[in-house]
Amino acid sequence: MRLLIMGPPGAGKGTQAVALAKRLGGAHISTGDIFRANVQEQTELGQAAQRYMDAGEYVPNEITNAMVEDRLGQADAREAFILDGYPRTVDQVHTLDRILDGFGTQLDGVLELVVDPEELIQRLLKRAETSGRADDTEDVIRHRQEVYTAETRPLLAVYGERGLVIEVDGMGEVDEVTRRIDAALPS
Ligand code: B4P
Repeated sequence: MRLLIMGPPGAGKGTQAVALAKRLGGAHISTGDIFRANVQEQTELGQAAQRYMDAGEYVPNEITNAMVEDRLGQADAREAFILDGYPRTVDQVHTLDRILDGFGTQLDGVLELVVDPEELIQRLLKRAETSGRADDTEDVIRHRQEVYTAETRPLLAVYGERGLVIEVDGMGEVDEVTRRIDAALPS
């Protein structure tokens, strides 16, 4: 299965994608995780991405698209993948369409995690206590929600028109959300 997992920062994308990839097989591709690993290792990519991430801005499309194209070309992503945090802009949607066309494949679904806005902030503030992430300060957390609303939420309409969106209630315990995802996915 080839899936996207979408939702605002704090919706539980990363949390649920890890469980889902284990269950369904295939690659879990988190653009946020790849960027953070590159920042930590101080690679050229990490240096290019860091200032955007720290400010809660999106890393420019040309950097992100090239990185994802390379990752999707790897063997473990050929049959199945869960893309977590990508695409986040309309430009990235077009790039993903082109990449998948090139492989002769297409998406099977787009999971949307729906969570109340105040709960999102609370989760991320809680994560801030331990994460050490530069983008987990209250101002940046709020800014990331705004960037999501302006740039990424419109993508749900694009995928909605294609009949791909599977909406799942992301409120409640992690296991509860996992069970809802299991029940909502086509078998
Ligand atoms: P991401 O790493 O994708 O950041 P995120 O939106 O915070 O999602 P994450 O997966 O970490 O959090 P989750 O909701 O699972 O991106 C970080 C940055 O990288 C972006 O701001 C941007 O700069 C850059 N970037 C990434 N992709 C990009 C792209 N495509 N284009 C351009 N730039 C890009 O979980 C949040 C917290 O909630 C966790 O602490 C978790 O434990 C907790 N949680 C999860 N489920 C819960 C539940 N049910 N109940 C309580 N807590 C829960």
